Amino acid sequence: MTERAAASLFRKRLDEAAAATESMLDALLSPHPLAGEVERPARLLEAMRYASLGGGKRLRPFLMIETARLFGVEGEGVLRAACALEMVHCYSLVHDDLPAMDDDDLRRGRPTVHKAFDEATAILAGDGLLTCAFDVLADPATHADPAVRADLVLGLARGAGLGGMVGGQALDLEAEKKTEPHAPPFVMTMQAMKTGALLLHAIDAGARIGGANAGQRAALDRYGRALGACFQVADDILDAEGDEAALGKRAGKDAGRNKATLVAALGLEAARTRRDTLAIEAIEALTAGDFGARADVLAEAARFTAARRS
Ligand code: GRG
Repeated sequence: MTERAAASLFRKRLDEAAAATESMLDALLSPHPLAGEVERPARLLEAMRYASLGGGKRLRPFLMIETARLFGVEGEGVLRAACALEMVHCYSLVHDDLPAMDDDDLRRGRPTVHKAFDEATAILAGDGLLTCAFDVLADPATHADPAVRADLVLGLARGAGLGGMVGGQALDLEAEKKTEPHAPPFVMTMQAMKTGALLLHAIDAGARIGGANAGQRAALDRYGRALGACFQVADDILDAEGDEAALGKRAGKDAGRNKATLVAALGLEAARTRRDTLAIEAIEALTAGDFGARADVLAEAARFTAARRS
């Protein structure tokens, strides 16, 4: 496949994954209580829907869906697991935007949840999405095999929790209070946790659902780690370049706050070189995994991650 054809297939598949994610999230966040629930309070549900519907690139669901597709697996199960991951991602954005954290007014081109509702509702909407994600994964509709469901729960918990995203966010906030410059290895570790861990889960879970063998999982693990690191350094660069209209959120907020970014730690040019090298590393990992042309869309996702403007 030519690079141009791969780019157009990538765009088509990303749009399809986004549409499927949107309609599954809509169904999962319905007003009807499930077995064991009493009722679903309307305002809280509205905030959870506001936080998760109608926006976002849906890159994480796309990555999980496409990784499972490498092994010929598609359908409702992987889509549910992808939505569970997107719920955790959306919760993290809601909490990250709170005044106690990044204090942002704009997200995905709209007022943040605590601005559109109120702070307490935003905290609870995040909590509700996080809990709902594990409900979705534990449900037999996600996978017939309880061992696969347990692996998915464990993988998401490890990626999202103390040693993953939440831990990375804590390191990021602590780093902001320091006055000395941040060493590149610290920034890379923090970013692998804060952002990389959930992106890696997308790939790992797709491989698990797809039934990848050990060699294939190792190659996809390398792809996922390089892609996650590439995504975050690209984010650092986009913030420094500061195109708020394209980003749909405040830009230029890292500079002057001693934020632990790779632009601050390495300089803009070196950060750009690292971003592009990581995209190449991700693509090489797919080549080593011997997936052939089936992996073209994932290779294109790495190019997109490095070149993205939002
Ligand atoms: C609050 C527990 C907790 C964690 C927050 C995700 C996160 C950790 C912070 C968000 C801050 C941020 C902008 C991080 C950079 C990477 C990132 C997650 C960007 C947003 O992801 P995209 O670009 O967003 O995939 P969309 O809107 O497309 O889904």
